[in-house]
Amino acid sequence: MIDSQNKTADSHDDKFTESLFYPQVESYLYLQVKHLSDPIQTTAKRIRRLEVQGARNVAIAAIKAVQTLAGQTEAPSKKDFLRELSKAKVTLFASRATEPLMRNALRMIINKVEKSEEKNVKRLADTVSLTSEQFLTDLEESNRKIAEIGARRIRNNSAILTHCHSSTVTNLLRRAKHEGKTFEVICTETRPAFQGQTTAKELLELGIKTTFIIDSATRFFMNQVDLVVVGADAITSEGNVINKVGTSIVALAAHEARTPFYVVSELLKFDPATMYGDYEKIEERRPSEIWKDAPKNLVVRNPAFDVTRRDFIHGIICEEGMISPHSITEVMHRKYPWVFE
Ligand code: RUB
Repeated sequence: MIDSQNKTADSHDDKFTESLFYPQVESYLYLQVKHLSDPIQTTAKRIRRLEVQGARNVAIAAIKAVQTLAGQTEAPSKKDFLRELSKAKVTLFASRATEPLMRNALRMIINKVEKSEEKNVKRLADTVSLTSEQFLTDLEESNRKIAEIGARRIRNNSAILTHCHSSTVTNLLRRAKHEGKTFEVICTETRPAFQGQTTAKELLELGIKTTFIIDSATRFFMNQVDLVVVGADAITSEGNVINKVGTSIVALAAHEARTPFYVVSELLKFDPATMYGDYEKIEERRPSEIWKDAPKNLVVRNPAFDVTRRDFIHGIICEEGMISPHSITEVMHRKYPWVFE
Protein backbone atom coordinates (compact mmCIF):
# COMPACT_ATOMS: atom_id res chain seq x y z
CA MET A 1 0.00 0.00 0.00
CA ILE A 2 1.30 3.45 -0.77
CA ASP A 3 1.44 5.55 2.32
CA SER A 4 4.22 7.96 1.64
CA GLN A 5 5.49 10.27 -1.00
CA ASN A 6 8.90 10.38 -2.58
CA LYS A 7 9.99 6.87 -1.70
CA THR A 8 13.50 6.09 -2.80
CA ALA A 9 15.18 3.08 -4.25
CA ASP A 10 16.36 2.04 -0.79
CA SER A 11 12.88 0.90 0.17
CA HIS A 12 12.77 -1.62 -2.68
CA ASP A 13 14.95 -4.35 -4.00
CA ASP A 14 14.64 -2.95 -7.50
CA LYS A 15 17.13 -0.42 -8.76
CA PHE A 16 15.10 2.65 -9.51
CA THR A 17 14.00 5.95 -8.14
CA GLU A 18 10.49 7.18 -8.23
CA SER A 19 8.31 9.91 -6.96
CA LEU A 20 4.71 9.23 -6.16
CA PHE A 21 2.33 12.12 -6.26
CA TYR A 22 -0.45 10.68 -4.24
CA PRO A 23 -4.03 11.28 -5.46
CA GLN A 24 -5.43 12.87 -2.32
CA VAL A 25 -3.76 16.06 -3.52
CA GLU A 26 -4.44 16.12 -7.24
CA SER A 27 -6.36 12.85 -7.68
CA TYR A 28 -3.56 11.76 -9.92
CA LEU A 29 -0.80 9.30 -9.37
CA TYR A 30 2.36 10.48 -10.99
CA LEU A 31 4.84 7.73 -11.31
CA GLN A 32 8.24 8.83 -12.50
CA VAL A 33 10.59 6.04 -13.24
CA LYS A 34 14.29 6.56 -13.97
CA HIS A 35 16.90 4.05 -15.03
CA LEU A 36 14.37 1.30 -14.69
CA SER A 37 15.89 -1.99 -15.77
CA ASP A 38 12.57 -3.76 -16.14
CA PRO A 39 9.65 -1.41 -15.72
CA ILE A 40 7.09 -4.14 -16.27
CA GLN A 41 8.36 -6.66 -13.71
CA THR A 42 8.97 -3.91 -11.18
CA THR A 43 5.51 -2.41 -11.59
CA ALA A 44 3.82 -5.81 -11.56
CA LYS A 45 5.61 -6.64 -8.33
CA ARG A 46 4.55 -3.37 -6.71
CA ILE A 47 0.95 -3.95 -7.77
CA ARG A 48 0.96 -7.52 -6.41
CA ARG A 49 2.34 -6.30 -3.08
CA LEU A 50 -0.37 -3.58 -2.85
CA GLU A 51 2.31 -0.89 -2.89
CA VAL A 52 0.15 0.50 -5.67
CA GLN A 53 -3.46 0.06 -4.62
CA GLY A 54 -6.91 0.87 -6.00
CA ALA A 55 -8.08 0.18 -9.54
CA ARG A 56 -7.31 3.62 -10.86
CA ASN A 57 -3.79 3.79 -9.44
CA VAL A 58 -3.11 0.26 -10.66
CA ALA A 59 -4.19 1.20 -14.20
CA ILE A 60 -2.12 4.41 -14.14
CA ALA A 61 0.98 2.58 -12.91
CA ALA A 62 0.56 -0.12 -15.59
CA ILE A 63 0.13 2.47 -18.35
CA LYS A 64 3.22 4.34 -17.16
CA ALA A 65 5.20 1.09 -17.13
CA VAL A 66 4.23 0.31 -20.73
CA GLN A 67 5.10 3.87 -21.70
CA THR A 68 8.54 3.45 -20.10
CA LEU A 69 9.00 0.13 -21.85
CA ALA A 70 8.19 1.76 -25.19
CA GLY A 71 10.68 4.56 -24.45
CA GLN A 72 13.42 2.02 -23.76
CA THR A 73 12.66 -0.51 -26.47
CA GLU A 74 15.44 -1.83 -28.66
CA ALA A 75 13.13 -4.10 -30.64
CA PRO A 76 14.48 -4.42 -34.18
CA SER A 77 11.06 -4.73 -35.83
CA LYS A 78 7.40 -4.01 -35.33
CA LYS A 79 6.81 -7.72 -34.81
CA ASP A 80 9.36 -7.83 -31.99
CA PHE A 81 7.98 -4.66 -30.44
CA LEU A 82 4.48 -6.16 -30.45
CA ARG A 83 5.85 -9.33 -28.85
CA GLU A 84 7.43 -7.19 -26.10
CA LEU A 85 4.15 -5.34 -25.52
CA SER A 86 2.19 -8.55 -25.46
CA LYS A 87 4.54 -10.05 -22.86
CA ALA A 88 4.21 -6.89 -20.77
CA LYS A 89 0.43 -7.11 -21.01
CA VAL A 90 0.38 -10.72 -19.78
CA THR A 91 2.65 -9.87 -16.82
CA LEU A 92 0.66 -6.80 -15.81
CA PHE A 93 -2.72 -8.50 -16.23
CA ALA A 94 -1.52 -11.31 -13.95
CA SER A 95 -0.44 -8.85 -11.24
CA ARG A 96 -4.06 -8.42 -10.13
CA ALA A 97 -6.90 -10.43 -11.59
CA THR A 98 -9.84 -8.12 -10.98
CA GLU A 99 -8.74 -4.95 -12.78
CA PRO A 100 -10.61 -4.34 -16.07
CA LEU A 101 -9.61 -0.65 -16.15
CA MET A 102 -5.99 -1.71 -16.50
CA ARG A 103 -6.94 -4.34 -19.08
CA ASN A 104 -9.08 -1.96 -21.14
CA ALA A 105 -6.32 0.65 -21.09
CA LEU A 106 -3.49 -1.66 -22.13
CA ARG A 107 -5.57 -3.36 -24.82
CA MET A 108 -6.49 0.00 -26.27
CA ILE A 109 -2.89 1.23 -26.29
CA ILE A 110 -1.48 -1.97 -27.81
CA ASN A 111 -4.31 -2.11 -30.38
CA LYS A 112 -3.17 1.26 -31.69
CA VAL A 113 0.23 -0.25 -32.49
CA GLU A 114 -1.28 -3.40 -33.99
CA LYS A 115 -3.57 -1.41 -36.26
CA SER A 116 -0.95 1.11 -37.30
CA GLU A 117 0.46 0.97 -40.85
CA GLU A 118 3.74 2.28 -39.44
CA LYS A 119 6.74 -0.05 -39.46
CA ASN A 120 9.29 2.18 -37.74
CA VAL A 121 9.68 1.05 -34.11
CA LYS A 122 10.67 4.50 -32.83
CA ARG A 123 7.49 6.02 -34.27
CA LEU A 124 5.40 3.12 -32.95
CA ALA A 125 6.89 3.76 -29.50
CA ASP A 126 5.80 7.39 -29.88
CA THR A 127 2.29 6.11 -30.63
CA VAL A 128 2.33 4.17 -27.35
CA SER A 129 3.48 7.25 -25.50
CA LEU A 130 0.90 9.61 -27.03
CA THR A 131 -1.98 7.14 -26.67
CA SER A 132 -1.01 6.57 -23.03
CA GLU A 133 -0.90 10.29 -22.33
CA GLN A 134 -4.30 10.75 -23.95
CA PHE A 135 -5.75 7.88 -21.93
CA LEU A 136 -4.42 9.37 -18.69
CA THR A 137 -5.76 12.81 -19.57
CA ASP A 138 -9.20 11.35 -20.32
CA LEU A 139 -9.11 9.35 -17.08
CA GLU A 140 -8.33 12.51 -15.15
CA GLU A 141 -11.19 14.34 -16.84
CA SER A 142 -13.58 11.46 -16.00
CA ASN A 143 -12.46 11.65 -12.40
CA ARG A 144 -13.10 15.40 -12.33
CA LYS A 145 -16.62 14.94 -13.77
CA ILE A 146 -17.42 12.14 -11.30
CA ALA A 147 -16.39 14.37 -8.42
CA GLU A 148 -18.45 17.25 -9.76
CA ILE A 149 -21.57 15.10 -10.15
CA GLY A 150 -21.10 13.12 -6.96
CA ALA A 151 -20.44 16.17 -4.79
CA ARG A 152 -23.99 17.36 -5.56
CA ARG A 153 -25.31 14.36 -3.65
CA ILE A 154 -23.58 15.51 -0.50
CA ARG A 155 -25.79 17.73 1.60
CA ASN A 156 -24.67 20.08 4.31
CA ASN A 157 -24.46 18.46 7.73
CA SER A 158 -24.67 14.96 6.30
CA ALA A 159 -22.72 11.83 7.12
CA ILE A 160 -21.26 9.48 4.54
CA LEU A 161 -19.97 5.97 5.00
CA THR A 162 -17.27 4.51 2.81
CA HIS A 163 -15.41 1.21 2.65
CA CYS A 164 -11.78 0.57 1.72
CA HIS A 165 -9.71 3.19 -0.10
CA SER A 166 -10.89 4.55 -3.40
CA SER A 167 -9.08 7.53 -4.92
CA THR A 168 -12.32 8.33 -6.77
CA VAL A 169 -14.27 8.52 -3.51
CA THR A 170 -11.60 10.70 -1.90
CA ASN A 171 -11.64 13.02 -4.89
CA LEU A 172 -15.41 13.38 -4.70
CA LEU A 173 -15.28 14.17 -0.97
CA ARG A 174 -12.46 16.60 -1.57
CA ARG A 175 -14.54 18.38 -4.18
CA ALA A 176 -17.54 18.60 -1.82
CA LYS A 177 -15.27 19.97 0.90
CA HIS A 178 -13.81 22.58 -1.47
CA GLU A 179 -17.34 23.61 -2.39
CA GLY A 180 -17.74 24.55 1.25
CA LYS A 181 -20.00 21.70 2.31
CA THR A 182 -19.99 20.56 5.91
CA PHE A 183 -20.15 16.81 6.32
CA GLU A 184 -18.48 13.95 8.08
CA VAL A 185 -17.31 10.54 7.00
CA ILE A 186 -17.28 7.15 8.64
CA CYS A 187 -14.73 4.81 7.13
CA THR A 188 -14.22 1.13 7.74
CA GLU A 189 -10.75 -0.18 8.54
CA THR A 190 -11.04 -2.77 5.72
CA ARG A 191 -9.31 -5.88 6.89
CA PRO A 192 -6.94 -7.52 6.15
CA ALA A 193 -4.83 -4.84 4.45
CA PHE A 194 -6.35 -1.83 6.30
CA GLN A 195 -6.87 0.39 3.27
CA GLY A 196 -9.34 2.31 5.46
CA GLN A 197 -6.33 3.83 7.22
CA THR A 198 -5.28 5.43 3.96
CA THR A 199 -8.78 6.81 3.50
CA ALA A 200 -8.88 8.14 7.06
CA LYS A 201 -5.49 9.86 6.70
CA GLU A 202 -6.45 11.46 3.41
CA LEU A 203 -9.78 12.73 4.76
CA LEU A 204 -8.14 14.16 7.87
CA GLU A 205 -5.62 15.95 5.65
CA LEU A 206 -8.55 17.46 3.81
CA GLY A 207 -9.96 18.70 7.09
CA ILE A 208 -12.98 16.37 6.98
CA LYS A 209 -14.29 15.06 10.28
CA THR A 210 -13.62 11.33 10.09
CA THR A 211 -14.60 8.38 12.25
CA PHE A 212 -12.79 5.08 11.88
CA ILE A 213 -14.67 1.84 12.62
CA ILE A 214 -14.04 -1.87 12.39
CA ASP A 215 -15.73 -3.54 9.43
CA SER A 216 -18.19 -5.44 11.54
CA ALA A 217 -19.48 -2.20 13.13
CA THR A 218 -20.90 -1.12 9.77
CA ARG A 219 -24.50 -2.03 10.61
CA PHE A 220 -24.18 -0.33 14.00
CA PHE A 221 -23.48 3.00 12.26
CA MET A 222 -25.63 2.58 9.18
CA ASN A 223 -28.63 4.43 10.63
CA GLN A 224 -26.40 7.38 11.45
CA VAL A 225 -25.32 8.03 7.87
CA ASP A 226 -27.20 9.62 4.98
CA LEU A 227 -25.51 7.73 2.21
CA VAL A 228 -22.85 5.24 1.35
CA VAL A 229 -20.27 5.90 -1.36
CA VAL A 230 -17.81 3.25 -2.52
CA GLY A 231 -15.47 2.78 -5.46
CA ALA A 232 -15.37 -0.07 -7.94
CA ASP A 233 -12.85 -2.44 -9.40
CA ALA A 234 -15.11 -3.94 -12.02
CA ILE A 235 -18.62 -3.51 -13.40
CA THR A 236 -20.22 -6.46 -15.15
CA SER A 237 -22.56 -6.36 -18.14
CA GLU A 238 -25.47 -7.07 -15.77
CA GLY A 239 -24.62 -3.95 -13.76
CA ASN A 240 -23.22 -5.77 -10.75
CA VAL A 241 -20.23 -4.12 -9.12
CA ILE A 242 -17.08 -5.76 -7.84
CA ASN A 243 -15.23 -3.88 -5.14
CA LYS A 244 -13.17 -4.60 -2.02
CA VAL A 245 -14.40 -7.63 -0.09
CA GLY A 246 -17.06 -6.56 2.37
CA THR A 247 -18.66 -4.05 0.00
CA SER A 248 -21.60 -6.37 -0.60
CA ILE A 249 -22.21 -6.62 3.16
CA VAL A 250 -22.11 -2.83 3.42
CA ALA A 251 -24.65 -2.71 0.57
CA LEU A 252 -26.90 -5.23 2.30
CA ALA A 253 -26.75 -3.26 5.52
CA ALA A 254 -27.51 -0.04 3.61
CA HIS A 255 -30.45 -1.72 1.89
CA GLU A 256 -31.88 -2.96 5.16
CA ALA A 257 -31.45 0.50 6.74
CA ARG A 258 -32.84 2.22 3.62
CA THR A 259 -29.64 4.19 3.22
CA PRO A 260 -28.82 5.10 -0.41
CA PHE A 261 -25.78 3.21 -1.70
CA TYR A 262 -23.76 4.75 -4.55
CA VAL A 263 -20.83 3.48 -6.55
CA VAL A 264 -18.41 6.00 -8.03
CA SER A 265 -16.54 4.66 -11.00
CA GLU A 266 -15.06 5.48 -14.36
CA LEU A 267 -17.04 3.63 -17.02
CA LEU A 268 -13.87 1.93 -18.21
CA LYS A 269 -14.00 -0.35 -15.17
CA PHE A 270 -16.65 -2.17 -17.17
CA ASP A 271 -15.44 -5.64 -18.12
CA PRO A 272 -16.47 -6.43 -21.71
CA ALA A 273 -15.70 -10.15 -21.22
CA THR A 274 -18.72 -10.43 -18.91
CA MET A 275 -20.88 -9.44 -21.89
CA TYR A 276 -19.91 -12.71 -23.55
CA GLY A 277 -20.61 -14.90 -20.53
CA ASP A 278 -17.34 -14.79 -18.64
CA TYR A 279 -17.45 -14.30 -14.89
CA GLU A 280 -15.28 -11.56 -13.45
CA LYS A 281 -12.41 -13.35 -11.79
CA ILE A 282 -12.15 -12.59 -8.06
CA GLU A 283 -8.58 -12.35 -6.89
CA GLU A 284 -7.78 -14.53 -3.91
CA ARG A 285 -4.78 -13.45 -1.90
CA ARG A 286 -2.39 -15.23 0.47
CA PRO A 287 -3.98 -16.59 3.68
CA SER A 288 -1.03 -15.18 5.64
CA GLU A 289 -2.41 -11.68 5.02
CA ILE A 290 -5.20 -12.65 7.41
CA TRP A 291 -3.35 -14.79 9.93
CA LYS A 292 0.43 -15.09 9.78
CA ASP A 293 0.89 -18.11 12.02
CA ALA A 294 -2.44 -19.81 11.52
CA PRO A 295 -2.70 -23.34 12.96
CA LYS A 296 -1.71 -26.08 10.59
CA ASN A 297 -4.63 -27.64 8.68
CA LEU A 298 -6.80 -24.58 9.20
CA VAL A 299 -8.37 -23.44 5.94
CA VAL A 300 -8.00 -19.66 5.63
CA ARG A 301 -9.59 -17.99 2.61
CA ASN A 302 -8.78 -14.46 1.51
CA PRO A 303 -10.80 -13.16 -1.44
CA ALA A 304 -9.86 -9.56 -2.21
CA PHE A 305 -13.19 -8.52 -3.69
CA ASP A 306 -16.86 -9.42 -3.72
CA VAL A 307 -19.87 -8.81 -5.93
CA THR A 308 -22.58 -6.31 -5.04
CA ARG A 309 -25.76 -7.02 -6.94
CA ARG A 310 -27.20 -4.16 -8.95
CA ASP A 311 -30.46 -4.31 -6.94
CA PHE A 312 -28.62 -2.81 -3.98
CA ILE A 313 -27.05 0.03 -5.94
CA HIS A 314 -28.98 3.31 -6.13
CA GLY A 315 -26.76 4.62 -8.87
CA ILE A 316 -23.38 4.46 -10.50
CA ILE A 317 -21.84 7.92 -10.55
CA CYS A 318 -19.66 7.97 -13.66
CA GLU A 319 -18.36 10.50 -16.20
CA GLU A 320 -21.68 10.28 -18.08
CA GLY A 321 -23.68 11.19 -14.98
CA MET A 322 -25.67 9.27 -12.43
CA ILE A 323 -26.71 6.10 -14.22
CA SER A 324 -28.69 3.04 -13.26
CA PRO A 325 -26.57 -0.13 -13.10
CA HIS A 326 -29.10 -1.65 -15.51
CA SER A 327 -28.05 0.75 -18.27
CA ILE A 328 -24.32 0.07 -18.13
CA THR A 329 -24.06 -1.92 -21.37
CA GLU A 330 -26.05 0.63 -23.32
CA VAL A 331 -23.97 3.51 -21.96
CA MET A 332 -20.75 1.64 -22.77
CA HIS A 333 -21.87 1.01 -26.35
CA ARG A 334 -22.55 4.70 -26.77
CA LYS A 335 -19.50 6.12 -25.00
CA TYR A 336 -16.75 3.51 -25.46
CA PRO A 337 -17.75 1.21 -28.37
CA TRP A 338 -14.09 0.19 -28.81
CA VAL A 339 -14.11 -1.91 -25.62
CA PHE A 340 -16.34 -4.45 -27.37
CA GLU A 341 -13.92 -4.89 -30.31
C1 RUB B 1 -9.27 -1.11 -3.60
C2 RUB B 1 -10.73 -1.00 -3.85
C3 RUB B 1 -11.22 0.32 -4.33
C4 RUB B 1 -11.34 0.26 -5.85
C5 RUB B 1 -11.61 1.63 -6.44
O1 RUB B 1 -8.86 -2.46 -3.37
O2 RUB B 1 -11.49 -1.95 -3.73
O3 RUB B 1 -12.47 0.61 -3.81
O4 RUB B 1 -10.16 -0.23 -6.41
O5 RUB B 1 -10.50 2.46 -6.22
P1 RUB B 1 -7.29 -2.76 -3.23
P2 RUB B 1 -10.25 3.70 -7.20
O6 RUB B 1 -6.80 -1.91 -2.11
O7 RUB B 1 -7.21 -4.21 -2.95
O8 RUB B 1 -6.65 -2.39 -4.53
O9 RUB B 1 -11.48 4.56 -7.09
O10 RUB B 1 -9.02 4.38 -6.64
O11 RUB B 1 -10.05 3.18 -8.56
